[in-house]
This record gives sequence, structure tokens and C-alpha cells, in this order.
Amino acid sequence: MIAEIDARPFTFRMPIDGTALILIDMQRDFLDPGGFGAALGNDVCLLRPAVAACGRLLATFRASGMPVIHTREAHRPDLSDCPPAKRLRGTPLLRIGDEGPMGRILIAGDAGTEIVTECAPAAGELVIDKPGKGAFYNTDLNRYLGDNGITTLVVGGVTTEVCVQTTLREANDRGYDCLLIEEATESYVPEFKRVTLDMIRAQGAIVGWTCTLSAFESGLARCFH
Ligand code: TIU
Repeated sequence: MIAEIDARPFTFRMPIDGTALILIDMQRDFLDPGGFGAALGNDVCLLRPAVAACGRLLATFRASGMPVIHTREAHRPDLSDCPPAKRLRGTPLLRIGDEGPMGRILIAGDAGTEIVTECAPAAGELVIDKPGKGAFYNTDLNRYLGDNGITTLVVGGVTTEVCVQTTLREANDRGYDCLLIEEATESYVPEFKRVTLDMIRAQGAIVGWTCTLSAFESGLARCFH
């Protein structure tokens, strides 16, 4: 069964049996005060609208029985997977591994790295801890997708031009078709969100497609009825 989604720059044909939802880094460290995003000098409120949209996407995928994958940007407590070039970059208020109000910044197992309640993984959903911005770098994601016959990714998460765009480009180069849901992603710099969406779908979907949440839901509903 193929769902035809009204997307940009043209219709996205989504094979129901070969599609997974991947939600990128919907973590307290990016969405809540006192985390990594705030330490970098950002207004974390700007990302909030993505939470409800990702929650709606999750509900849709769970109801249809399609697989769901969550990622977290998270490092080992000994920081052996965090290159100094990443940790020492710039002048944040707190660096990766520093103690903050939600535990150590971006360290696996600490409270800040947890996914926000509204998007919390359900039993059986894959959760991937990734040391990079892209979800394919130094993770088992590509093997999991191959083993499960997944050719197509529906994508949401934060931030649009950093971990989401990096993941879309990595996926595109590995042969996956990607559809980014417009309301399900946000940036600390709204202009960057807008131009990232433009970049992704430019030149005949050079990186992928985008669509609204309602276009996605109605395309999927048409396929099932
Ligand atoms: N800083 C920023 O916009 N993003 C990140 O550091 N990580 C993710 O996007 N997840």
C-alpha cells in the first residue's frame, strides 16, 4: 500500500510497509530551561510548538502500527565519544559534561537528555543515543533500517538546521526518501527553519520533501479508507 501525501515540491509516495517515523532529539536539554540549548544562549521557548506536533505524529504512527524511532544527542559519562572540538567549541554557559540544573549536559542517563514527556518513547520503540548531530554517525540506525526493510523516513524533531537537517542529508545519501513534517520541527532561529525547508525541497527534492501535519494525516487516512 502506498500513501500519496500532498507534499512539496511534489507528491510524496510513502510505502506503508517500508516507512518509519524518526523523531530527532526531543530532549529536555534542547526544549527546557537550564539545558544545552539554553547554555548556548538560545530562547528555548521557540522550540515548544514542535512538541505538540511531534506528539500528534507519534499518535498517528502508533495507531497505524508503523515503527517509531527516537534519537537523543547523548554522550558517554567519560566523554570518550565527545571530541574536544565539540566540547570546547565557543563560549557556552555550560559545556557538554558540565553539571547543570538537569544533571550533566548531554550525558546519557542524566535528566536533561531525557525525551520530554509528551514525546516519551513507548515500549518497543527504538531509542538511539547518538554522539553527533546526524543520527547515522556512529550509531546502528542504518543497520536497523536495513534489517527492517525501511526505505522511507518521516521526520520531526529539533533543531531544524542542526540535527534534523544533518540527519536528512545523511539519510538521503544512504538512499532513503525523507519527508519532513513542517510543524514538527523548530529552530532557535526561525529564519533558519524557513530556509532549511526551502533547501531540502529545492531542485526537485534534492534532499527530501516537506508537508504540513494535516496533509500528512489526510494522505495517510485516504490510504487506509
Ligand atoms: N544547537 C542546536 O541548534 N542543536 C543542537 O546542538 N543539537 C540538535 O539540533 N539536536
